Amino acid sequence: MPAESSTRSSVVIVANRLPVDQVTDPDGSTRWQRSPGGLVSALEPFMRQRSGAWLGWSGAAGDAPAEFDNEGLHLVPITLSTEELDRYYEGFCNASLWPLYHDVVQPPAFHRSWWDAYVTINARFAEAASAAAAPEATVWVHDYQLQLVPAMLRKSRPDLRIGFFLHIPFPPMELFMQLPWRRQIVEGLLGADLIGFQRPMGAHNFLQLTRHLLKLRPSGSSVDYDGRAVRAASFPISIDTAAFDRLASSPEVVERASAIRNELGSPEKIILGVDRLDYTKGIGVRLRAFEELLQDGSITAPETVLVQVATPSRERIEHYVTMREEIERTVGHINGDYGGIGGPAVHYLHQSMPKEELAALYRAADVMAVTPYRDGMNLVAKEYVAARGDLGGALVLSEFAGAAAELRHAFLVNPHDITGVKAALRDALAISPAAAARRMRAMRRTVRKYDLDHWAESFFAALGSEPTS
Ligand code: ADQ
Repeated sequence: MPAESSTRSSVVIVANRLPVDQVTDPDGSTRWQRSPGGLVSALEPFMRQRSGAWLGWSGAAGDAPAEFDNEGLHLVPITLSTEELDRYYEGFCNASLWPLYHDVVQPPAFHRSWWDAYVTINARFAEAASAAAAPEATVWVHDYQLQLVPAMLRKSRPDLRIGFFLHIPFPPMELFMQLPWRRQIVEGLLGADLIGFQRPMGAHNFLQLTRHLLKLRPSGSSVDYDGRAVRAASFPISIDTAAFDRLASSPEVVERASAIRNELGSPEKIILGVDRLDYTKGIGVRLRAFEELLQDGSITAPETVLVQVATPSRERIEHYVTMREEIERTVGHINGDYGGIGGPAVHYLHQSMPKEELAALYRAADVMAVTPYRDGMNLVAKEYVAARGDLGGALVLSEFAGAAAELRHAFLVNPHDITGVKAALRDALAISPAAAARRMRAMRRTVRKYDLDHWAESFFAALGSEPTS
């Protein structure tokens, strides 16, 4: 049994990142600040009721700071050295697993030294989780960075209830079989009692693999393994819809939305894209469709503009560097051909922005373009819908985003079909306010009902560990 942590918790979240960032104040002092939104707020009720702990990397390479408490949460930082970050995080996680799990949109690279680092780091997280968990505690492990943790943890702590949730797609068997360490990953996940996926297809793919690789006999949504029943099912993640709706309807945001319109030169129509700058997100698809619409005269600039906000991401990985160059070249191209002085056709922002500004952009956009080649869920699509309390705007959404299963009233597109994307953009730009409101109302019903709380509650309920009060 590993050394006990100073505090032992009955709910432990294990994720690659802690839900806090270290910030430096003007006087040079440092403090921890909660990362905005996301998982932590959804999990908060469960964590508070059960003196919860959260394990993850702090965001800085080198020796981790000691564990500490922050706003009622016990935080356990995990150490990652620069070399480990290179091999485990940028290497195996983001250059092997990420492309493999996203339909090999880019070819994955497999290196044994990356895999060895992945095993070492997963063992480090498992050991820390084992030390932090109280007897019979519930441990919820998150995402593709930590797929070996469930089995490692089960070995040292068979008393625990272990859940795992994969935020990205789980690929079909034909693709997964490329992975040299495919068996180890499947066995790693099978250490959990419940494995959650964004879509039923992910659960299906996983269960099929247990049959193919391990000769198990899955039945329904369960498979017996090692004398236990392991369940694989879908739990589509969502957002804090009510909070986002409130933010986007606040007078400040509504006012900012009209100021943005003015700053853009009061165009008739605004198309918006908001993504992490990632090759899975299909930013190039959108640019190409927009350019062709300008080319064939379906639209003109600056009457119609495209605003593309791209958050900097994984900037040390080669595929990301070349993709950024390509996108920026295309933006320059389009603006060179179709922009005017002081009036570009594409407004491109390579930056992160506060939620208020994002909400104002959503509110200002006539058409939101979400065109990933493959995406676990895509929260931007749900945020856009939550932001449109005015029932305005139209969503163009890739069929290959998890969100498409719920947002059936979007203009659904195949991002590989540029003609189809163009047609959807044209239709979305031309939709009447009444028809747009009908679609938006239906989508808003869905995101209000299936929000982030619903997601967290249904996962904990399925894991058999609802909070006691
Ligand atoms: P991501 O690939 O990061 O998440 P997504 O679900 O779209 O993708 O979430 C992005 C988040 O970042 C949104 O909340 C959005 O508001 C925010 N964001 C984007 N651009 C921003 C900017 N410029 N400034 C500030 N914020 C910005 C992974 C999976 C997804 C899955 C989520 C959650 O790839 O498929 O939906 O996890 O499980």
